[in-house]
This record gives sequence, structure tokens and C-alpha cells, in this order.
Amino acid sequence: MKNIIEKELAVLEQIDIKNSEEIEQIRIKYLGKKGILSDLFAQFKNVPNEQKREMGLLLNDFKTRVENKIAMLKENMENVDSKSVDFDDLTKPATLFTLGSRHPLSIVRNEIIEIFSHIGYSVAEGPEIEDDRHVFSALNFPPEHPARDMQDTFFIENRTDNNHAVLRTHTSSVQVRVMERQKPPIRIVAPGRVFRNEAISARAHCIFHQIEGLYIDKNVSFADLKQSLLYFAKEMFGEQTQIRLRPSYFPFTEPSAEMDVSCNLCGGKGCNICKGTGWLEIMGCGMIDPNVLEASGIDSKVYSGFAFGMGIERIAMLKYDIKDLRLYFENDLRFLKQFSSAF
Ligand code: 2U9
Repeated sequence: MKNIIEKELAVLEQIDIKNSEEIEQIRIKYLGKKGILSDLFAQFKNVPNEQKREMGLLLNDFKTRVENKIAMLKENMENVDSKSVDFDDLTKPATLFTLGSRHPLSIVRNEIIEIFSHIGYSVAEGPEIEDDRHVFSALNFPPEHPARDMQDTFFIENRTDNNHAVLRTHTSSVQVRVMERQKPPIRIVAPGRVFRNEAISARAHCIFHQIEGLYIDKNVSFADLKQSLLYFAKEMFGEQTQIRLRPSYFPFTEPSAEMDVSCNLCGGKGCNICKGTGWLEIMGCGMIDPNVLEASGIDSKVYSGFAFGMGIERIAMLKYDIKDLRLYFENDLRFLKQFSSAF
């Protein structure tokens, strides 16, 4: 038995085969039902007891070597095959493969981040599951504010200290966390998913995406806010774009405003996109309320700042003329394939 194994090992060593049929023949010769190994294992029972251990080891080692050799031959053959495909006809057309495309919301988010990065903003991120303090209290929401209601906010856990766990309803909570840990100057944008308890329709969804911005330093003024947002509007919608600010109200900013951009489609004359007004509302903004600065440990006598926020779905709807918000979340490839971008 020992002799047979040694002889076969020498034979095995010499084998060099390049096609799958021959490899299969070798497999059958050694590992097949009536193959050499099966024969040797059958003979094993006649081996005297004192030799069983040595023979057993030899036999198992032989089997492993056969299996390894066959695996190696197969691998070599695959390499030879793929080389031959590469070189057999250099004039063959290349194999087509489809490139994926970015989601329109990612394209728009990346574009906004890029624009603000040119004037010194970096990206901040934070948790989607938040607590009352970071979503409401620190942002100057009074205890009875309707946003704190179950109708508007998804509550995850009611806590006895009233610092309930909630799904964030805006990314402002990310900015609160940055203010808590970083001394001004702070210049950040916070993109991310937010959640509101809304019925789903063409114009509303319970999950959507925001990008908010925050700039805090000494002597930051409303003029800085206006100029920064004008720069953004021109970069995003074209050099000819104009902006206008209308007074508004948010608990976390004072004064507050809504910002419109001039409608690019009709050049301000009025069309069905801007509903005849010549203007498109794209974001809210304002000077950060001193209470908000103080709540996160920033001295409002030394520092001031501005903030803004926009819905990414809305900006992408304007950019791509998308009429129904639900398209963003259905992952229909006919929709997704239409978008391509450098971002
Ligand atoms: C801190 C202080 C102030 C962020 C701001 C808005 C105005 C705003 C909405 C636009 C459409 C949300 O997606 S939307 O529904 N946002 O109008 N957001 S100012 O203000 C902040 C943020 C963080 C600490």
C-alpha cells in the first residue's frame, strides 16, 4: 500500500493538464467511486493493527494532495481560459457593463455640500434617534409647541424626566451637538434624514431629507447671511439668479425669513412652476436666537450667528421638475436611471 501511494504521488506530481475534460478524467481516476483512493481505503481494513496509524496518516495525506492538485489544475485552467478570451480577438467589442447612477437626492445634497465647502463650511452628522433636549428644548421650542405633539413627531420612548427619545424632526439637533462640544467659530452644514408624522402624498412624506447650515462667530450680521445665501443661490441655480427674503417665524431664529429665488424657467415673468409669481421658495433662515446660543453654552453677548435650512426633496423637484415626492422612495429603476452627475 505504501508503495502504491508513493508511486501515485510521483505520477501526480508530473501531471500538467490544460482542459477540463482531462482534469475530470484525473478526478475520476483518483477520487471516483472505483478510483485509486476508494480502492486503497477498501484495502485499509486488511492493514495489520500496528501499521494502521501510519497507513491512515499516509492515506489521508495522499487524499489531500490529490484534492489540492485537482484544485490547482482547475485554477490554472481558468487563468489560461481568461487569457485566451482576452487575446484571441483583439478587435472584439468590449463586454458591456451598466454603470449605476446616483440617487437624485444624493446628487443635490452633494452639490449643496460642495458649494458651501468653498466658503469654509464642513459637514457635521449626528444621530437620527434623538432626545427632546436636542430636537426641541435647546432650540427654544416652548413646552406647548405643536411640533412636540404626537401628531407631528414620532416618539420612541417616553422618559420620566421628559427628555423623551424621538426621531429627529430636523437636523438642527446635529448643530446643537456641535455647539455643545465646539467653541466658535463654527461653520457647518448638517445634511440628513428627518422624520415627521405626516400622511404620505405627492407633496409630503414622513421621511425626508434636509440640509441645514450654521455660522457662529464674533460680529456675524444679517448682511453676512444675505450675502452667503445669495452666493449659494447663484452657484446652485445660475449667475443670473436673484433672491428675496420675506419675514417669517421659527422658534430658533430671530429675526427669521423665508428665502425665494427668481424662477429660472420663465426668467421671473411667471410660469406654471413658479405659479405665475416669478419666485420659488427654497429655504428658511434667520439670525440664531440668543436663547439657542445660551442653551448650548455659547455667550450670546460675544457671539452671534445665522442659520438656514432647506428640504433636499424640494430643491431636487425644482432642479429636475419632479412632480411627485413618492418617486424618490420607490426605487423604480426607470426613474433612477435618468440621473447622472459629477457629484
Ligand atoms: C440651530 C439654530 C438654528 C435652522 C433653520 C430653517 C430656518 C427652515 C425648514 C426648511 C424646509 C425645514 O425642510 S424644511 O421643512 N427650515 O426654515 N431652518 S433656520 O436653524 C437653526 C438650526 C440649528 C442650532
